[in-house]
Amino acid sequence: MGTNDVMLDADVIVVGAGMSGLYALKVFRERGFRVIVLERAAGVGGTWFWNRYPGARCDIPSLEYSFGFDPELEQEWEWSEHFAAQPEIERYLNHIADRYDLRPDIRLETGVAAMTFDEKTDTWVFDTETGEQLRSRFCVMGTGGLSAPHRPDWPGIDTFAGEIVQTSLWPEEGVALEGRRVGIVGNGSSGVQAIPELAKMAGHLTVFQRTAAFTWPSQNKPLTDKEQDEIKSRYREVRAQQYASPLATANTTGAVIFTIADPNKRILESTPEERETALAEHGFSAARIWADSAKDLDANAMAVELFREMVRRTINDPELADSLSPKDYPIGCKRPVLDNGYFETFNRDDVTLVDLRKDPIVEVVPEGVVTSTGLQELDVLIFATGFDAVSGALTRIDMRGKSGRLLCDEWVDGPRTFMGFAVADFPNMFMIIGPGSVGVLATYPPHIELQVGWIADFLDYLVANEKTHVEVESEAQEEWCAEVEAAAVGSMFTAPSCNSWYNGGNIEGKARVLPIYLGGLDRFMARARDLAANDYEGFSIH
Ligand code: NA7
Repeated sequence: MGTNDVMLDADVIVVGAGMSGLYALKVFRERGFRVIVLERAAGVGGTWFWNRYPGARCDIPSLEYSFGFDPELEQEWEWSEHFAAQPEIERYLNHIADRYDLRPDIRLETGVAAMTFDEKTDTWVFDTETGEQLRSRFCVMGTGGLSAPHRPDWPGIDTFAGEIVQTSLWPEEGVALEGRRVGIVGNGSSGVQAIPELAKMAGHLTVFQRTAAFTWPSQNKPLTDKEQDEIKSRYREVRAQQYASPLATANTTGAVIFTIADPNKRILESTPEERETALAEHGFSAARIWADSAKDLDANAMAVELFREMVRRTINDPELADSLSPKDYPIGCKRPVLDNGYFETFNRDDVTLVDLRKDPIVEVVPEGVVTSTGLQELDVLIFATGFDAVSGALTRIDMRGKSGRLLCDEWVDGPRTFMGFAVADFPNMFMIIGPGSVGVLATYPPHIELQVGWIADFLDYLVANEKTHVEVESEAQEEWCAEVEAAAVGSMFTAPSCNSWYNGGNIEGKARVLPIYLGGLDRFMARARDLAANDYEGFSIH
Protein backbone atom coordinates (compact mmCIF):
# COMPACT_ATOMS: atom_id res chain seq x y z
CA MET A 1 0.00 0.00 0.00
CA GLY A 2 1.44 3.41 -0.90
CA THR A 3 1.55 6.31 1.53
CA ASN A 4 -1.51 7.91 0.02
CA ASP A 5 -3.93 4.99 0.00
CA VAL A 6 -3.31 3.74 3.55
CA MET A 7 -6.47 3.66 5.69
CA LEU A 8 -6.32 6.36 8.35
CA ASP A 9 -8.57 6.64 11.40
CA ALA A 10 -7.66 10.31 11.65
CA ASP A 11 -5.33 12.86 10.11
CA VAL A 12 -4.06 13.77 13.55
CA ILE A 13 -4.19 11.80 16.77
CA VAL A 14 -3.73 13.99 19.83
CA VAL A 15 -2.65 12.33 23.05
CA GLY A 16 -4.19 13.88 26.16
CA ALA A 17 -7.39 15.83 26.78
CA GLY A 18 -5.97 18.36 29.19
CA MET A 19 -5.66 22.02 28.33
CA SER A 20 -3.30 21.30 25.42
CA GLY A 21 -5.31 18.48 23.89
CA LEU A 22 -8.65 20.28 24.17
CA TYR A 23 -7.37 23.38 22.44
CA ALA A 24 -5.45 21.37 19.83
CA LEU A 25 -8.61 19.46 18.95
CA LYS A 26 -10.56 22.67 18.53
CA VAL A 27 -7.96 24.30 16.29
CA PHE A 28 -7.02 21.30 14.17
CA ARG A 29 -10.66 20.49 13.57
CA GLU A 30 -11.36 24.08 12.49
CA ARG A 31 -8.50 23.77 10.02
CA GLY A 32 -10.24 20.81 8.43
CA PHE A 33 -8.29 17.94 9.96
CA ARG A 34 -9.97 14.79 11.18
CA VAL A 35 -8.85 14.51 14.79
CA ILE A 36 -9.09 11.87 17.52
CA VAL A 37 -8.01 12.63 21.07
CA LEU A 38 -6.95 9.71 23.25
CA GLU A 39 -7.18 10.25 27.00
CA ARG A 40 -6.42 7.84 29.83
CA ALA A 41 -8.64 9.57 32.40
CA ALA A 42 -12.39 9.21 32.80
CA GLY A 43 -12.84 12.93 32.19
CA VAL A 44 -11.23 15.87 30.44
CA GLY A 45 -8.96 18.38 32.17
CA GLY A 46 -5.59 16.64 32.54
CA THR A 47 -3.84 18.04 35.62
CA TRP A 48 -7.14 19.50 36.77
CA PHE A 49 -8.87 16.16 36.46
CA TRP A 50 -6.29 14.17 38.42
CA ASN A 51 -5.12 16.57 41.13
CA ARG A 52 -8.33 16.85 43.17
CA TYR A 53 -6.75 16.61 46.62
CA PRO A 54 -7.99 18.94 49.39
CA GLY A 55 -6.46 22.39 48.87
CA ALA A 56 -5.53 21.86 45.19
CA ARG A 57 -5.29 25.26 43.61
CA CYS A 58 -3.57 27.04 40.75
CA ASP A 59 -0.65 29.32 41.56
CA ILE A 60 -1.26 31.71 38.63
CA PRO A 61 -4.06 34.33 38.76
CA SER A 62 -7.27 32.93 37.25
CA LEU A 63 -7.81 35.79 34.83
CA GLU A 64 -4.43 35.02 33.28
CA TYR A 65 -4.58 31.24 33.70
CA SER A 66 -7.35 30.96 31.13
CA PHE A 67 -7.68 30.95 27.37
CA GLY A 68 -7.81 34.13 25.31
CA PHE A 69 -8.84 32.62 21.96
CA ASP A 70 -12.50 33.56 22.28
CA PRO A 71 -13.47 36.99 23.68
CA GLU A 72 -17.02 35.72 24.32
CA LEU A 73 -15.74 32.88 26.47
CA GLU A 74 -13.54 35.33 28.36
CA GLN A 75 -16.47 37.61 29.10
CA GLU A 76 -18.98 34.94 30.05
CA TRP A 77 -16.78 32.92 32.40
CA GLU A 78 -16.75 34.21 36.00
CA TRP A 79 -13.81 33.37 38.23
CA SER A 80 -14.52 33.42 41.94
CA GLU A 81 -11.01 33.81 43.38
CA HIS A 82 -7.66 35.32 42.43
CA PHE A 83 -6.17 31.80 42.46
CA ALA A 84 -8.79 29.31 41.34
CA ALA A 85 -9.20 26.03 43.17
CA GLN A 86 -9.18 22.72 41.27
CA PRO A 87 -12.98 22.23 41.03
CA GLU A 88 -13.41 25.61 39.36
CA ILE A 89 -10.71 24.97 36.76
CA GLU A 90 -12.05 21.49 36.09
CA ARG A 91 -15.51 23.05 35.53
CA TYR A 92 -13.98 25.63 33.18
CA LEU A 93 -12.31 22.93 31.06
CA ASN A 94 -15.49 20.86 30.96
CA HIS A 95 -17.33 23.99 29.88
CA ILE A 96 -14.84 24.37 27.02
CA ALA A 97 -15.33 20.75 25.99
CA ASP A 98 -19.10 21.35 25.81
CA ARG A 99 -19.13 24.87 24.41
CA TYR A 100 -17.04 23.89 21.38
CA ASP A 101 -18.60 20.42 21.06
CA LEU A 102 -15.27 18.68 21.54
CA ARG A 103 -16.48 15.52 23.24
CA PRO A 104 -17.44 13.51 20.14
CA ASP A 105 -13.77 13.36 19.11
CA ILE A 106 -12.38 12.52 22.56
CA ARG A 107 -12.00 8.91 23.65
CA LEU A 108 -11.87 8.78 27.43
CA GLU A 109 -10.42 5.88 29.42
CA THR A 110 -8.29 5.11 26.38
CA GLY A 111 -4.64 5.33 27.44
CA VAL A 112 -1.91 4.92 24.84
CA ALA A 113 0.07 1.75 25.48
CA ALA A 114 2.38 2.03 22.48
CA MET A 115 2.92 4.16 19.39
CA THR A 116 4.99 3.09 16.44
CA PHE A 117 6.02 5.02 13.35
CA ASP A 118 5.37 2.98 10.24
CA GLU A 119 8.12 4.00 7.80
CA LYS A 120 6.45 2.31 4.82
CA THR A 121 3.37 4.50 4.99
CA ASP A 122 4.60 7.55 6.96
CA THR A 123 1.92 7.01 9.57
CA TRP A 124 1.71 6.49 13.32
CA VAL A 125 0.09 3.36 14.70
CA PHE A 126 -1.38 3.60 18.19
CA ASP A 127 -2.06 0.63 20.43
CA THR A 128 -4.43 1.66 23.18
CA GLU A 129 -4.71 0.19 26.64
CA THR A 130 -8.21 -0.89 25.64
CA GLY A 131 -6.79 -3.13 22.91
CA GLU A 132 -7.68 -1.00 19.90
CA GLN A 133 -5.34 -0.07 17.08
CA LEU A 134 -5.59 3.34 15.39
CA ARG A 135 -3.60 4.94 12.62
CA SER A 136 -2.99 8.59 11.76
CA ARG A 137 -0.66 10.63 9.55
CA PHE A 138 0.48 12.93 12.35
CA CYS A 139 0.48 12.79 16.10
CA VAL A 140 0.55 15.61 18.58
CA MET A 141 1.48 14.96 22.17
CA GLY A 142 -0.47 17.01 24.69
CA THR A 143 0.72 14.87 27.56
CA GLY A 144 1.72 17.65 29.96
CA GLY A 145 4.80 18.47 31.97
CA LEU A 146 3.54 17.33 35.37
CA SER A 147 1.46 14.27 34.62
CA ALA A 148 3.61 11.20 35.28
CA PRO A 149 3.14 10.62 39.02
CA HIS A 150 6.16 9.64 41.08
CA ARG A 151 5.92 7.58 44.26
CA PRO A 152 8.89 6.32 46.24
CA ASP A 153 9.17 2.60 46.59
CA TRP A 154 9.72 2.31 50.34
CA PRO A 155 10.42 -1.18 51.68
CA GLY A 156 7.26 -2.92 52.81
CA ILE A 157 4.93 -0.39 51.17
CA ASP A 158 2.67 -3.12 49.83
CA THR A 159 2.09 -4.48 53.33
CA PHE A 160 0.38 -1.31 54.58
CA ALA A 161 -3.08 -2.25 55.87
CA GLY A 162 -4.51 1.26 55.55
CA GLU A 163 -5.24 3.29 52.46
CA ILE A 164 -2.48 4.66 50.20
CA VAL A 165 -3.34 7.65 48.01
CA GLN A 166 -1.39 10.01 45.77
CA THR A 167 -2.33 13.67 45.51
CA SER A 168 -1.89 13.41 41.74
CA LEU A 169 -4.23 10.40 41.46
CA TRP A 170 -6.82 11.51 44.01
CA PRO A 171 -9.98 9.39 43.67
CA GLU A 172 -13.05 11.17 42.32
CA GLU A 173 -15.16 9.74 45.13
CA GLY A 174 -12.79 11.31 47.68
CA VAL A 175 -10.97 9.79 50.66
CA ALA A 176 -12.41 9.45 54.16
CA LEU A 177 -10.10 11.47 56.39
CA GLU A 178 -12.30 12.71 59.22
CA GLY A 179 -10.96 11.66 62.58
CA ARG A 180 -8.39 9.31 61.06
CA ARG A 181 -4.62 9.10 61.52
CA VAL A 182 -3.27 10.52 58.29
CA GLY A 183 0.33 10.66 57.09
CA ILE A 184 1.56 12.76 54.20
CA VAL A 185 4.91 12.59 52.45
CA GLY A 186 6.22 15.56 50.48
CA ASN A 187 6.05 19.30 50.77
CA GLY A 188 6.30 20.77 47.32
CA SER A 189 3.29 22.73 46.04
CA SER A 190 0.93 19.75 46.40
CA GLY A 191 1.93 18.90 49.99
CA VAL A 192 2.04 22.53 51.07
CA GLN A 193 -1.46 23.12 49.71
CA ALA A 194 -2.85 19.91 51.18
CA ILE A 195 -1.29 20.01 54.66
CA PRO A 196 -3.37 22.89 56.18
CA GLU A 197 -6.58 21.34 54.76
CA LEU A 198 -5.74 17.80 55.88
CA ALA A 199 -4.93 19.08 59.37
CA LYS A 200 -8.47 20.46 59.63
CA MET A 201 -10.01 17.11 58.64
CA ALA A 202 -7.77 14.42 60.11
CA GLY A 203 -7.81 13.18 63.69
CA HIS A 204 -4.04 13.49 63.61
CA LEU A 205 -1.71 14.48 60.77
CA THR A 206 1.90 13.32 60.47
CA VAL A 207 4.02 15.10 57.87
CA PHE A 208 7.09 13.26 56.59
CA GLN A 209 9.50 15.90 55.31
CA ARG A 210 12.68 15.23 53.34
CA THR A 211 13.47 18.82 52.38
CA ALA A 212 12.12 21.91 54.12
CA ALA A 213 10.39 24.25 51.68
CA PHE A 214 10.47 27.94 50.92
CA THR A 215 6.83 28.96 50.66
CA TRP A 216 5.31 32.36 49.96
CA PRO A 217 1.92 33.55 51.24
CA SER A 218 -0.42 33.29 48.26
CA GLN A 219 -2.54 36.28 49.27
CA ASN A 220 -5.45 34.48 47.65
CA LYS A 221 -8.82 36.16 48.08
CA PRO A 222 -12.22 36.32 46.40
CA LEU A 223 -12.25 38.24 43.13
CA THR A 224 -14.64 41.14 43.36
CA ASP A 225 -16.88 42.04 40.40
CA LYS A 226 -15.06 45.32 40.17
CA GLU A 227 -11.63 43.67 39.87
CA GLN A 228 -12.92 41.15 37.35
CA ASP A 229 -14.75 43.75 35.26
CA GLU A 230 -11.69 45.95 35.16
CA ILE A 231 -9.57 43.18 33.61
CA LYS A 232 -12.39 42.08 31.31
CA SER A 233 -12.80 45.63 30.01
CA ARG A 234 -9.23 45.54 28.69
CA TYR A 235 -8.80 41.82 28.09
CA ARG A 236 -7.36 42.23 24.57
CA GLU A 237 -4.57 44.37 25.94
CA VAL A 238 -3.95 41.90 28.80
CA ARG A 239 -3.76 38.96 26.39
CA ALA A 240 -1.51 40.86 23.98
CA GLN A 241 0.82 41.47 26.91
CA GLN A 242 0.74 37.81 27.88
CA TYR A 243 1.45 36.54 24.35
CA ALA A 244 4.40 38.93 24.02
CA SER A 245 6.01 38.51 27.44
CA PRO A 246 8.79 36.14 28.55
CA LEU A 247 6.57 34.30 31.05
CA ALA A 248 3.15 34.80 29.41
CA THR A 249 2.10 37.00 32.30
CA ALA A 250 0.48 40.41 32.36
CA ASN A 251 0.98 41.23 36.04
CA THR A 252 -2.71 41.93 36.50
CA THR A 253 -3.70 40.92 40.00
CA GLY A 254 -1.68 39.16 42.64
CA ALA A 255 0.80 37.68 40.15
CA VAL A 256 3.19 36.72 42.92
CA ILE A 257 4.43 33.38 41.69
CA PHE A 258 7.56 34.20 39.78
CA THR A 259 9.02 37.27 41.42
CA ILE A 260 8.23 40.28 43.50
CA ALA A 261 11.83 41.49 43.57
CA ASP A 262 12.37 45.23 43.66
CA PRO A 263 15.09 46.11 41.10
CA ASN A 264 16.46 48.74 43.48
CA LYS A 265 16.90 46.51 46.51
CA ARG A 266 20.16 44.63 47.06
CA ILE A 267 20.39 42.45 50.13
CA LEU A 268 24.21 42.44 50.06
CA GLU A 269 24.12 46.20 50.63
CA SER A 270 21.23 46.20 53.11
CA THR A 271 21.51 47.16 56.81
CA PRO A 272 20.11 44.98 59.64
CA GLU A 273 17.44 47.67 60.13
CA GLU A 274 16.37 47.44 56.48
CA ARG A 275 16.09 43.70 56.75
CA GLU A 276 14.07 44.02 59.95
CA THR A 277 11.72 46.45 58.22
CA ALA A 278 11.38 44.01 55.31
CA LEU A 279 10.37 41.25 57.74
CA ALA A 280 7.82 43.51 59.40
CA GLU A 281 6.33 44.60 56.07
CA HIS A 282 6.50 41.40 54.03
CA GLY A 283 6.76 38.46 56.46
CA PHE A 284 8.06 35.37 54.66
CA SER A 285 8.14 37.28 51.37
CA ALA A 286 10.84 39.55 52.85
CA ALA A 287 13.26 36.92 51.56
CA ARG A 288 12.41 37.56 47.93
CA ILE A 289 12.20 41.28 47.47
CA TRP A 290 15.92 41.55 46.66
CA ALA A 291 17.10 41.91 43.07
CA ASP A 292 20.57 40.46 43.68
CA SER A 293 19.46 37.14 45.20
CA ALA A 294 18.38 35.66 41.84
CA LYS A 295 21.88 35.54 40.36
CA ASP A 296 24.32 35.86 43.29
CA LEU A 297 24.67 32.89 45.65
CA ASP A 298 25.99 35.07 48.55
CA ALA A 299 22.99 37.37 48.25
CA ASN A 300 20.78 34.31 47.99
CA ALA A 301 22.28 32.87 51.20
CA MET A 302 21.42 36.10 53.05
CA ALA A 303 17.87 35.93 51.75
CA VAL A 304 17.65 32.30 52.93
CA GLU A 305 18.70 33.44 56.41
CA LEU A 306 15.92 36.03 56.42
CA PHE A 307 13.42 33.30 55.56
CA ARG A 308 14.75 31.10 58.36
CA GLU A 309 14.37 33.99 60.80
CA MET A 310 10.73 34.27 59.79
CA VAL A 311 10.25 30.52 60.41
CA ARG A 312 11.74 30.92 63.91
CA ARG A 313 9.34 33.78 64.60
CA THR A 314 6.34 31.76 63.42
CA ILE A 315 6.96 28.33 64.92
CA ASN A 316 6.63 27.99 68.68
CA ASP A 317 9.02 25.05 69.19
CA PRO A 318 12.68 25.88 68.31
CA GLU A 319 13.60 22.33 67.28
CA LEU A 320 10.55 22.14 65.02
CA ALA A 321 11.47 25.56 63.61
CA ASP A 322 14.93 24.25 62.80
CA SER A 323 13.50 21.25 60.95
CA LEU A 324 11.11 23.47 58.98
CA SER A 325 13.89 25.89 57.98
CA PRO A 326 15.23 25.29 54.47
CA LYS A 327 18.95 24.59 54.33
CA ASP A 328 21.53 23.65 51.73
CA TYR A 329 19.80 24.95 48.62
CA PRO A 330 19.08 28.40 47.23
CA ILE A 331 15.79 30.24 46.89
CA GLY A 332 14.61 29.99 43.29
CA CYS A 333 16.03 26.55 42.54
CA LYS A 334 12.64 24.91 42.91
CA ARG A 335 9.41 26.29 41.57
CA PRO A 336 8.05 28.85 44.07
CA VAL A 337 5.44 27.34 46.37
CA LEU A 338 2.47 29.50 47.36
CA ASP A 339 0.84 28.69 50.67
CA ASN A 340 -2.26 29.38 52.70
CA GLY A 341 -1.23 29.07 56.34
CA TYR A 342 1.32 26.28 55.85
CA PHE A 343 3.83 27.09 58.61
CA GLU A 344 1.17 28.03 61.16
CA THR A 345 -0.33 24.54 60.76
CA PHE A 346 2.69 23.03 62.49
CA ASN A 347 1.84 24.85 65.74
CA ARG A 348 -1.29 22.67 66.05
CA ASP A 349 -1.23 19.92 68.71
CA ASP A 350 -2.69 17.41 66.25
CA VAL A 351 0.09 17.84 63.67
CA THR A 352 3.49 16.13 63.94
CA LEU A 353 6.51 16.67 61.72
CA VAL A 354 8.90 13.78 61.05
CA ASP A 355 12.14 15.26 59.76
CA LEU A 356 13.44 12.47 57.52
CA ARG A 357 16.94 13.98 57.52
CA LYS A 358 17.17 13.38 61.28
CA ASP A 359 14.84 10.39 61.46
CA PRO A 360 14.93 8.39 58.21
CA ILE A 361 12.39 5.88 56.92
CA VAL A 362 13.12 2.26 57.84
CA GLU A 363 10.09 0.52 56.35
CA VAL A 364 6.34 0.47 55.99
CA VAL A 365 4.47 -2.12 58.07
CA PRO A 366 0.74 -2.93 58.15
CA GLU A 367 0.19 -0.48 61.06
CA GLY A 368 2.06 2.46 59.58
CA VAL A 369 5.51 3.87 58.85
CA VAL A 370 8.61 2.94 60.83
CA THR A 371 11.38 5.52 61.07
CA SER A 372 14.62 5.25 63.01
CA THR A 373 12.86 6.44 66.18
CA GLY A 374 9.87 4.10 65.95
CA LEU A 375 6.44 3.45 64.46
CA GLN A 376 4.00 6.17 63.34
CA GLU A 377 0.62 4.43 63.30
CA LEU A 378 -1.51 5.50 60.34
CA ASP A 379 -4.87 4.78 58.72
CA VAL A 380 -4.15 6.71 55.51
CA LEU A 381 -0.79 7.39 53.85
CA ILE A 382 -0.76 10.17 51.26
CA PHE A 383 2.07 10.67 48.78
CA ALA A 384 2.56 14.22 47.53
CA THR A 385 5.87 13.18 46.08
CA GLY A 386 5.68 14.88 42.72
CA PHE A 387 6.21 13.82 39.16
CA ASP A 388 8.64 12.38 36.67
CA ALA A 389 8.35 15.86 35.26
CA VAL A 390 8.78 17.41 31.81
CA SER A 391 9.81 14.21 29.97
CA GLY A 392 8.19 11.44 32.07
CA ALA A 393 4.78 11.39 30.37
CA LEU A 394 6.52 10.85 27.02
CA THR A 395 9.17 8.33 28.08
CA ARG A 396 6.56 6.20 29.84
CA ILE A 397 4.87 5.55 26.49
CA ASP A 398 6.42 2.76 24.44
CA MET A 399 7.08 5.16 21.55
CA ARG A 400 9.07 3.85 18.61
CA GLY A 401 10.36 6.06 15.82
CA LYS A 402 12.50 5.23 12.79
CA SER A 403 14.25 1.82 12.82
CA GLY A 404 12.28 0.94 15.95
CA ARG A 405 14.18 3.49 18.07
CA LEU A 406 12.61 3.76 21.50
CA LEU A 407 12.13 7.29 22.84
CA CYS A 408 12.97 6.35 26.43
CA ASP A 409 16.30 4.87 25.27
CA GLU A 410 17.11 7.91 23.15
CA TRP A 411 16.47 10.13 26.18
CA VAL A 412 18.30 8.12 28.81
CA ASP A 413 20.76 11.01 29.32
CA GLY A 414 17.99 13.60 29.20
CA PRO A 415 15.50 14.65 26.53
CA ARG A 416 16.85 15.98 23.25
CA THR A 417 14.40 17.89 21.09
CA PHE A 418 14.17 20.72 18.64
CA MET A 419 12.46 23.57 20.52
CA GLY A 420 10.32 21.03 22.30
CA PHE A 421 8.30 20.69 19.09
CA ALA A 422 9.96 17.70 17.47
CA VAL A 423 12.49 14.89 17.96
CA ALA A 424 14.97 13.66 15.36
CA ASP A 425 14.13 10.13 14.16
CA PHE A 426 10.52 10.51 15.30
CA PRO A 427 8.90 11.89 12.12
CA ASN A 428 5.39 13.35 11.97
CA MET A 429 5.32 13.72 15.76
CA PHE A 430 4.86 17.10 17.41
CA MET A 431 4.77 18.00 21.09
CA ILE A 432 2.89 20.83 22.76
CA ILE A 433 5.17 22.48 25.36
CA GLY A 434 7.60 19.60 25.07
CA PRO A 435 10.96 19.23 26.83
CA GLY A 436 13.38 21.82 25.51
CA SER A 437 10.70 24.49 25.10
CA VAL A 438 10.01 27.27 27.61
CA GLY A 439 7.93 24.60 29.32
CA VAL A 440 6.27 25.28 32.62
CA LEU A 441 7.94 28.67 32.93
CA ALA A 442 5.26 30.45 30.91
CA THR A 443 1.60 30.53 31.91
CA TYR A 444 0.06 27.50 30.28
CA PRO A 445 -3.19 28.56 28.52
CA PRO A 446 -1.75 31.46 26.49
CA HIS A 447 1.44 29.48 25.98
CA ILE A 448 -0.59 26.51 24.69
CA GLU A 449 -2.46 28.79 22.30
CA LEU A 450 0.81 29.98 20.77
CA GLN A 451 2.27 26.50 20.48
CA VAL A 452 -0.87 24.88 19.06
CA GLY A 453 -1.21 27.73 16.57
CA TRP A 454 2.35 27.17 15.40
CA ILE A 455 1.86 23.41 15.03
CA ALA A 456 -1.47 23.93 13.20
CA ASP A 457 0.22 26.28 10.73
CA PHE A 458 2.92 23.68 10.15
CA LEU A 459 0.31 20.97 9.51
CA ASP A 460 -1.47 23.29 7.07
CA TYR A 461 1.81 23.91 5.28
CA LEU A 462 2.50 20.19 4.95
CA VAL A 463 -0.95 19.45 3.58
CA ALA A 464 -0.91 22.44 1.23
CA ASN A 465 2.40 21.19 -0.16
CA GLU A 466 1.19 17.59 -0.30
CA LYS A 467 3.91 16.38 2.06
CA THR A 468 3.48 13.28 4.14
CA HIS A 469 6.79 13.18 6.02
CA VAL A 470 8.34 15.78 8.29
CA GLU A 471 11.33 15.25 10.48
CA VAL A 472 13.72 17.54 12.30
CA GLU A 473 17.38 17.24 11.29
CA SER A 474 19.73 16.11 14.05
CA GLU A 475 22.09 19.08 13.54
CA ALA A 476 19.23 21.51 14.16
CA GLN A 477 18.29 19.54 17.26
CA GLU A 478 21.85 19.53 18.63
CA GLU A 479 22.23 23.26 18.03
CA TRP A 480 19.01 23.92 19.89
CA CYS A 481 20.03 21.71 22.84
CA ALA A 482 23.29 23.68 23.09
CA GLU A 483 21.30 26.90 23.14
CA VAL A 484 19.05 25.63 25.94
CA GLU A 485 22.16 24.72 27.95
CA ALA A 486 23.77 28.12 27.33
CA ALA A 487 20.63 29.98 28.41
CA ALA A 488 20.67 28.14 31.75
CA VAL A 489 24.18 29.17 32.77
CA GLY A 490 24.17 31.10 36.06
CA SER A 491 20.53 30.35 36.90
CA MET A 492 19.54 28.97 40.30
CA PHE A 493 17.99 25.95 38.55
CA THR A 494 21.44 24.66 37.76
CA ALA A 495 23.11 25.50 41.11
CA PRO A 496 24.98 22.36 42.20
CA SER A 497 22.91 22.10 45.41
CA CYS A 498 19.63 22.31 43.50
CA ASN A 499 17.49 19.16 43.33
CA SER A 500 14.18 19.89 41.71
CA TRP A 501 11.75 18.47 39.22
CA TYR A 502 12.91 21.14 36.77
CA ASN A 503 16.31 19.46 36.47
CA GLY A 504 15.41 15.81 37.14
CA GLY A 505 17.09 15.97 40.57
CA ASN A 506 13.84 14.99 42.33
CA ILE A 507 14.01 11.41 41.08
CA GLU A 508 16.79 8.98 41.88
CA GLY A 509 18.56 7.74 38.77
CA LYS A 510 17.00 10.31 36.42
CA ALA A 511 19.46 12.23 34.21
CA ARG A 512 20.23 15.65 35.66
CA VAL A 513 19.58 18.15 32.91
CA LEU A 514 17.41 21.23 32.66
CA PRO A 515 15.26 20.63 29.56
CA ILE A 516 13.69 24.06 29.79
CA TYR A 517 14.66 27.07 27.66
CA LEU A 518 15.23 30.04 29.94
CA GLY A 519 15.39 32.63 27.15
CA GLY A 520 11.72 33.55 27.55
CA LEU A 521 8.58 32.82 25.55
CA ASP A 522 8.82 36.06 23.56
CA ARG A 523 12.23 35.14 22.13
CA PHE A 524 11.22 31.52 21.71
CA MET A 525 8.13 32.35 19.67
CA ALA A 526 9.96 34.94 17.57
CA ARG A 527 12.39 32.19 16.68
CA ALA A 528 9.59 29.75 15.90
CA ARG A 529 7.92 32.28 13.62
CA ASP A 530 11.17 33.00 11.75
CA LEU A 531 11.59 29.33 11.18
CA ALA A 532 8.10 29.05 9.72
CA ALA A 533 8.71 32.06 7.50
CA ASN A 534 11.83 30.31 6.18
CA ASP A 535 9.95 27.23 5.03
CA TYR A 536 10.61 25.45 8.33
CA GLU A 537 14.35 25.37 8.03
CA GLY A 538 15.94 22.62 10.09
CA PHE A 539 13.22 20.18 9.06
CA SER A 540 13.49 17.64 6.31
CA ILE A 541 10.16 17.50 4.51
CA HIS A 542 9.01 15.24 1.71
P1 NA7 B 1 7.35 18.48 43.98
O1 NA7 B 1 7.45 19.95 43.95
O2 NA7 B 1 8.33 17.69 43.19
O3 NA7 B 1 7.41 18.03 45.51
C1 NA7 B 1 7.52 16.68 45.88
C2 NA7 B 1 7.81 16.57 47.35
O4 NA7 B 1 7.92 15.19 47.68
C3 NA7 B 1 9.12 17.22 47.75
O5 NA7 B 1 8.97 17.77 49.03
C4 NA7 B 1 10.06 16.03 47.77
O6 NA7 B 1 11.19 16.19 48.58
C5 NA7 B 1 9.16 14.96 48.32
N1 NA7 B 1 9.66 13.63 48.02
C6 NA7 B 1 9.86 13.08 46.79
N2 NA7 B 1 10.36 11.83 46.91
C7 NA7 B 1 10.48 11.60 48.23
C8 NA7 B 1 10.93 10.51 48.99
N3 NA7 B 1 11.39 9.40 48.41
N4 NA7 B 1 10.90 10.60 50.34
C9 NA7 B 1 10.46 11.72 50.93
N5 NA7 B 1 10.01 12.79 50.27
C10 NA7 B 1 10.03 12.74 48.93
O7 NA7 B 1 5.91 17.99 43.51
P2 NA7 B 1 4.49 18.70 43.75
O8 NA7 B 1 3.45 17.78 43.28
O9 NA7 B 1 4.37 19.21 45.12
O10 NA7 B 1 4.53 19.96 42.82
C11 NA7 B 1 4.87 19.85 41.45
C12 NA7 B 1 4.46 21.08 40.70
O11 NA7 B 1 3.04 21.03 40.46
C13 NA7 B 1 4.64 22.39 41.39
O12 NA7 B 1 5.94 22.86 41.33
C14 NA7 B 1 3.65 23.30 40.69
O13 NA7 B 1 4.18 23.75 39.48
C15 NA7 B 1 2.52 22.37 40.40
P3 NA7 B 1 12.58 16.79 47.96
O14 NA7 B 1 12.38 18.26 47.89
O15 NA7 B 1 12.72 16.18 46.57
O16 NA7 B 1 13.61 16.34 48.87
